[in-house]
Amino acid sequence: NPKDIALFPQRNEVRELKKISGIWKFKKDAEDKGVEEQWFNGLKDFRSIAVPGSWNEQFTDMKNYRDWVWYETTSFIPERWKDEKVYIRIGEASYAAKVWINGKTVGEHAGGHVPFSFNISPMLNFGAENRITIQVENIFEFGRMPEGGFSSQAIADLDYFPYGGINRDVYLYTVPQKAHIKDITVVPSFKGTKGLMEVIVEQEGDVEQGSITVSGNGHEIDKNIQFVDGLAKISIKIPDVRLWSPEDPYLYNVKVVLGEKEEIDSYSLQTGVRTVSVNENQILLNDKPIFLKGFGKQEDFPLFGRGTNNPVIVTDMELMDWVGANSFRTAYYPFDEEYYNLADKKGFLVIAESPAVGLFGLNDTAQIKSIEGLCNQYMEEMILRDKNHPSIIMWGLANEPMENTRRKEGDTSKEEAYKMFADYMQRAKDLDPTRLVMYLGDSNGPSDWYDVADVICLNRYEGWYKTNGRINEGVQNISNELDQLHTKFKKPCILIEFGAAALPGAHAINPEMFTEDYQVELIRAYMQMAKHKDFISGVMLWNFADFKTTSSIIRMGGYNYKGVFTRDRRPKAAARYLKAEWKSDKE
Ligand code: GCB
Repeated sequence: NPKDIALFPQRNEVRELKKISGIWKFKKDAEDKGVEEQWFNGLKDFRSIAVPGSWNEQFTDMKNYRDWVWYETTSFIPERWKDEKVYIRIGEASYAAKVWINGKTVGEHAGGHVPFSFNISPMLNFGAENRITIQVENIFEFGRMPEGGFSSQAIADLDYFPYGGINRDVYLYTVPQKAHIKDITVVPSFKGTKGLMEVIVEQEGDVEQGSITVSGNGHEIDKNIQFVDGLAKISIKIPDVRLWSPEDPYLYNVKVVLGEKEEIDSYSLQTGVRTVSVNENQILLNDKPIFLKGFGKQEDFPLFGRGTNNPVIVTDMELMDWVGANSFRTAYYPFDEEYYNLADKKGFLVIAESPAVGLFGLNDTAQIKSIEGLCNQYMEEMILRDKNHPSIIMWGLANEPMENTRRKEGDTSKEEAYKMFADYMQRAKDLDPTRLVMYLGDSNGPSDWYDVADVICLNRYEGWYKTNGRINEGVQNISNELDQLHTKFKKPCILIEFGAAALPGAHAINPEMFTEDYQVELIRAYMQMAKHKDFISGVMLWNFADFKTTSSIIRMGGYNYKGVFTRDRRPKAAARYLKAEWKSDKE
């Protein structure tokens, strides 16, 4: 059931939680013979791998490996878990995975960057060690998301490294047998000093009664809830509401209990009260204009690849504070939940993105059909998982949807592509009417699709790929384009990706491309231009840090050097330039 990923597992009076990440057994299966040879009954001749962590970084012979592998670990399951429903939750496995417990099939999942969860009670031995086996592959092919199969040489058709493996933590957890809370959606709003939370609770089971307690800012509000067909809805008024904002990222605690006299299940989450909206020129948070100063980020670091590592999450937000940034994008996929938890607490504004990157597939009818379902699935999983984070103000639903320029007369795929795309954007808005939606429009993509977005988000590399070496001419081009787009669509714009590669330590008297000086000059020119347009609601640099990508003649050593920090998080000259700009804005 996909809904099993809605709530991050937690430990309390009635729920148990055990993290089983660590060093696991691991084996390559390039010929895909493991299932036939029943490797799920115990791996032989294995090596060891860290979970979470990408295999590409951990093994010298697996840098570009994308085929099948096997993971195995064991975990003791106590006798007392017999009376509970036991689940396994895998934070993400790129790209597809199959799971066995004690040699018995549990289930499978396709799609990286999002968690998946299975009820494993029927396969467990209680009061004993249990064997957990996960088969993973990261094959890149047509009809997957992100899409593959467009170029035969590169190992990926996108500009980040397609790391494989179990890249996030794995948990075992329990929920009560009788009934449990499956999903909680909190929709906040306010009027003057009165806050409102519309809360929807979904349970698995048929308990009729429950309660909700909202506490914070010196108030505790208790309400009983009544379930009809497993659902309960209630509006909770919050007096003297303390709104969530970057200046005051205040969080309320929302506790849901199932059961009247006896506590059958309970779940607590933290969320904030804030609203997001737009007018013709601005993005508004709590009805006041905000300006996004920030970065596109990747989950990328030496040694773990895309594997979750909490010190990196903490350090990156610390560095973003240090330069005076207030926002970041999870380019181009949903990040580990800890990013959003910390952003909620620290007051960062987040554009949370789906894995629909490089939609080259909008070219013809067959391609549209092949990806439509996946676009929707991953968008829905992302919203399901992340909807209660006040830090997320906007969903990023696609990166660079492309048009087929070789269409013949009578080909209706252009209209079909637009329809698919518009339906997809609308579906996200229907699922979550409280946030904005956007996609990144490439200069080669369709320019008339912005009518389906709340904000016009441009990625432009004038002064770099185009008008290279001629920064002022390039910036003038974008300035003209922005004016035209704003006149046509009357929506706020974000310069959501721009930048120049800078090799750390490279300098020149006359700024030359690839020097730190050129990177500063280019960023300065874009930011100055943005200052003179009142419909620009943000500047987001590409990228926060240098990151690993696939080899090519424009990616020296396999890295994209557009970071303002190096891959190991040392500041380039551009970081100091931004600090001077953004910190002085604040003062
Ligand atoms: C882009 C892409 C991004 C690349 C960037 C670049 O337009 O959206 O994925 O990393 O350009 O650096 O080339």
